Formats: sequence, structure tokens, C-alpha cells
Amino acid sequence: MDITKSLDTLIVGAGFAGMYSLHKQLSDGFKAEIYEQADDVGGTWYWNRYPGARCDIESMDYSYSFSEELQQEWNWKEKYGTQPELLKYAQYVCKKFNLRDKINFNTKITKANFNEKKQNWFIKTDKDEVINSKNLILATGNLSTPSTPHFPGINEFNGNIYHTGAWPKDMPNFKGKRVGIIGTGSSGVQSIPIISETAQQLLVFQRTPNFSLPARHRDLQEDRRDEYKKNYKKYRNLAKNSSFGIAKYQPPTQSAFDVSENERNDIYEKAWQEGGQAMLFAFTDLLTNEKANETAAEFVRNKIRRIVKDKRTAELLCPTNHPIGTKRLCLDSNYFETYNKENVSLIDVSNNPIEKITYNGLITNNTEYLFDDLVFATGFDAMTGAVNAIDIRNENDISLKSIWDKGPKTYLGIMVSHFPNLFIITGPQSPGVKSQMILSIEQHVDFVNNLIVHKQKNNYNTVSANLNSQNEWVNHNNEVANSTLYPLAHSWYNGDNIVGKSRNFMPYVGGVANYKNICDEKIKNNYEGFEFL
Ligand code: FAD
Ligand code: N01
Repeated sequence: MDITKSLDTLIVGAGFAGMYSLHKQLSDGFKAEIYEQADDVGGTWYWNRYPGARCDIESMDYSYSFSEELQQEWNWKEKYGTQPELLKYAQYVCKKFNLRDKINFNTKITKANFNEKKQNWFIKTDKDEVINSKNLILATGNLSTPSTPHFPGINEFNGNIYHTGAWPKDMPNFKGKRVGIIGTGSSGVQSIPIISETAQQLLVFQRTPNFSLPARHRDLQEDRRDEYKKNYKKYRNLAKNSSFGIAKYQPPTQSAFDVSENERNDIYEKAWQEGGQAMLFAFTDLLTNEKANETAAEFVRNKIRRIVKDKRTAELLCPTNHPIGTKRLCLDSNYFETYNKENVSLIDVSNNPIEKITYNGLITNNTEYLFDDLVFATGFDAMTGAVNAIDIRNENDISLKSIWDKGPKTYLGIMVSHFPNLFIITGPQSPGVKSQMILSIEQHVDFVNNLIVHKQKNNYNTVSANLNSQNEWVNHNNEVANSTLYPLAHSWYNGDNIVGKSRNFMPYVGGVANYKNICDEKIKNNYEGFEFL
């Protein structure tokens, strides 16, 4: 086997996690490089170029905090950054910290084998290069493997097919076209109103309605931006000490039943008018008590009923099969209002699944719906998809995918026992996807970087997770999840959206502040739960 290159650390992925990992590793003098299958940085914001794509956590929060200079010199233009703005931001960071030379673009990592004798990872690319590296960091993303349902006839379709998670660089022109869209998660909710502006007709195929709250999006006022920048330290600290990593959403103090019905509805109304996820942070028990949750859910359903003029459509849009907030809550700009437009129709496929795609459209319930272009807003093989797509094998030639067959198991979401020197950024059983992700990414990258530095300084060859510690962590993760309403929903958090994927609630929902304290405690106890050799 000819070795193309030898590294201290190979990082897979050039999204926010990969770029910050590279910056940290290079700053600490390691020979590190990224391998990225795309031709540029940005990850999520490189791939998700669909109409209306933007973040739904305010950009003053949803941004790196590690460099004071960066957070002072970058000026977000809008409350919620658009995909082009977020991509530019990623490119700016890449340039500012001189990362580009150390990123191998257009190259996919396909295999990684740990060699016990050499105490190294042997890593293969789709260009048949073999790199050996002491450390392997998977910054492969939780929402980076688009999922397209296997409908029969898909290859027969005459028009263009798009997936929101792999959108082409040249924006398709839907003007005068009949467009079909499958999926009403966050990607559908963001893109449907925008596509409806140009399409002659838009047919929305909905299997499950989703709760969505108004984003109340607007340009970012200069005085608000300045005030935030002046007080960034305070806001970042508030975020770190919160449950979901967002400065303005501090833990609530009262139950939904500590107040009268009128007071409760006033609080919901205020949150609705304010926009964003505020409503979910109104009361302590919204995500733990079904009755409390139902008060918020019914409030939102009543809003939908008031907005959507056609009664049948309104009822179809009202979610009733999961507690509000147990699937990723959507934020929208005029989503429900879009269904009042004459060129938009909602087709319920909950009881009559899509049977097949045809030359001219698709068939459900014995009816053929005709359209020119088809958009899949059908989500991702979340959290494990990108990791499992790499054939990762330990010294005994056992694959990570086979170990994760019945669901992923990690220690702190960072390491997997028996896989030395393999690190995951915001992996399963970490709070990553249940938080402002850049905050979680920074915390994980710092942790992993310190772990690698500790290993190096003490002349160890390897670090791995202790199996008992991993089992305890997984059990704790499940206990926390089971004390909430989250597992009740059919969602990608549980792996439910992928046929054949085993059902496990994957994110840690104990909160980012708790989680960071736990991690800090492990460091204080000499990296408790990690084994160095
Ligand atoms: P990614 O950005 O997914 O990057 C992973 C990279 O790894 C990709 O570029 C991929 O090509 C590459 N890769 C994967 N496998 C391989 C391989 N085998 N070989 C080579 N390269 C590989 N989070 C929030 O907190 N707030 C938001 O408002 C928000 N909005 C979102 C909107 C959308 C449309 C989506 C899809 C997600 C959103 N998220 C949001 C979550 C978002 O994914 C994270 O915030 C963050 O961008 C993830 O960064 P990452 O670097 O971990 O992963
Ligand atoms: O994907 P999803 P997404 N027949 O899995 C439907 C982040 N994100 O890309 O619910 C018919 O949520 C499926 O129906 P059902 C965010 O974390 C953030 O929208 O399974 N329909 C569902 O309606 C988010 O949670 C933003 O019944 C089928 C939809 O496709 C995550 O990414 C924006 C089907 C998939 O929804 C994923 O969001 C975008 C079938 N066979 C994304 N298969 C922000 O705004 C699937 N569906 C921050």
C-alpha cells in the first residue's frame, strides 16, 4: 500500500466543525488537513442552496465565538442569515485563518482502518490515495446525508428532480412551471412560500403536518448589531449557560399550570408576536408534560385555523400526532399564508402514500398529479448517515457501522470504545443538534483538541473511550430522553425517517450547560472515562 501522505490529524469535512478543528490543530502545531467532498467550505451552507434557505437561530448567536476579532469585524445583514450570507461567512473564516491550503477539496473519505502495530489510522479516499494519520476527526455533519425515498418509477420522470439538501449552484427557474414538492419539515416550510412566488402551480405533498412559528424575519438594525457586539461576552456566556445555547432563551421558572388560562394564552401570544422559538421557553413543563404541551400545541393550531382560509386545508395543516417541539420546531415566513394562494394546493398523503413517480408526475390514491419539476424536501439520514457511509474499522477489523447497527453508542458523543484516536464532533448522545450548533461545535472541538494535546504531551500513542463509561453515558442519555416527551414523536431524532434504521433517541437533551459541566468534570478528573496507552 503506497502512502500518499502522513499526518498527525486528518479531519473529514469542511463545515463549521471541520474548519474550527483545523484551526485549533494548526494553532497547536499539529500537521493537520481536511478532506472535503465538496469544492468549497461551508458544509450545510454549501449544500442547502434551496430557495428560502437560512438559519433559524439569529445570526448574532449562530456564529463563531472563538475569535473576538472575527465577531467584531463580521457584519450580519439580516436577523437570520441567508444561505449565501452564511456561505460567504464560512469562506471569510477560511481566508482569515489561512485554512484553504490545508483543505483537500473534491475528495471523499471512503475507508479508515486502525493499524494496531503502527498505532495509526490508514485512510482511503475516492481517488485511491492512502493517508496515514495518528488522529481521525469526523466533522462529517449530522444533517449532511440527504435522504430520498425509494419511490418506484423515479427514473421515468420527465422533468427535473431536486433535493433541498443537494441543491444545484445555478438556481432553477420555476417561472411558469408546475412544481411538486414532497416534505413539510423545516426545508419544505422555508422553500414552499418562495417557490410559490414564481411557480405557475405548486403541489405540496404532505405526510405529516409540522408545527411552525413565525420567524418575524427582518434586516438586522445597526443599533441592535452594535449593542450585541459591545456585549458579546455577556451574550455568549448567557448562551453557554442555557439549555439550548441561545442567549435569549433562559430556562423558564414556572409551569404552564402556575398561571390562569388567560395569562397562559397572553404569554403565548406575546411569544408568537415576538417570533422565533420563544414559545417553547415559556414554561418549565412544555417538553415533559403532555397536558402542558397541549396548551401550546392548541394555541398554534388555532393560529393556523385563523390564517388558512380553507377549513379542510387548515385542519390538514394542524399537527395532532406529536407534542409541539418534539420534532425540530420550524420557523417560517408566511408558510401557512401560502396555502391561501390560488396556485398552491396541499395534497394529504398520510393515509394514501405516494405509490409511484410517473413520466408526468406522481400517483397517490389512484389519482395522478401532474407537474414539470419535482422537489424532494425529504430530509437526511441524520446523525449517523455520514459516519456510517465511511467504512471505519478498528484493529480487529470490526466496522463501526456494524457496532452501531442497533443504534449509535458513544462516550459523551465524542468517542466510541474500541476505536482509538477517532473523534466525532457533535456526535450522537451529545447535545449538538438540540442546540445552537456552532456553540456545541466549538465546545466539542475544544474538548477534542485538548484531549489530543494531553495525549501528545504525555507521550501516549492512543486514547479511547472506556466501555463501561460509554454504557453509563448511553444509559444516562436514554434516561434523560425518557423523562421528556421527545421520544413520542416520529422524527429523525429517533431515526424514524429512514426505512430500516433502528429506533433510538440520539441527541442528549440534558442541556448544553449541564453537558459542558459534565465534560469539564471529566477533564478535572484526569479525563475520566478515557483510557490512554
Ligand atoms: P456540515 O456543515 O454538515 O459539514 C459536514 C461536511 O462534511 C460537509 O461539507 C460534507 O460534504 C463533508 N463530508 C461528509 N462526509 C464526508 C466524507 N466521507 N468525505 C469528505 N467529506 C465529507 N443549526 C443551528 O444551530 N441553527 C440553524 O439555524 C441551523 N439551520 C440549518 C439549516 C439547514 C438547511 C440545515 C440542513 C441545517 C441547519 N442547522 C442549523 C444544522 C447545521 O447542520 C449546523 O448548524 C452546522 O452547520 C453543522 O456544521 P458541521 O461542520 O458539523 O457539519
Ligand atoms: O427534513 P425533515 P428537513 N412520503 O426530516 C417527508 C434542519 N433544517 O430537510 O414527517 C411523503 O424534517 C417527511 O414526512 P414525515 C433542521 O434541524 C433547519 O425539512 O416523515 N413524505 C417530512 O415532512 C431540520 O429538522 C432549517 O411524515 C415524506 C419531510 O419529508 C432538519 O434540518 C431548515 C416521505 C422531511 O422533513 C431536517 O429538515 C432546513 C415519503 N416517503 C433544515 N419521506 C432551519 O430553518 C419523507 N417525507 C434552521
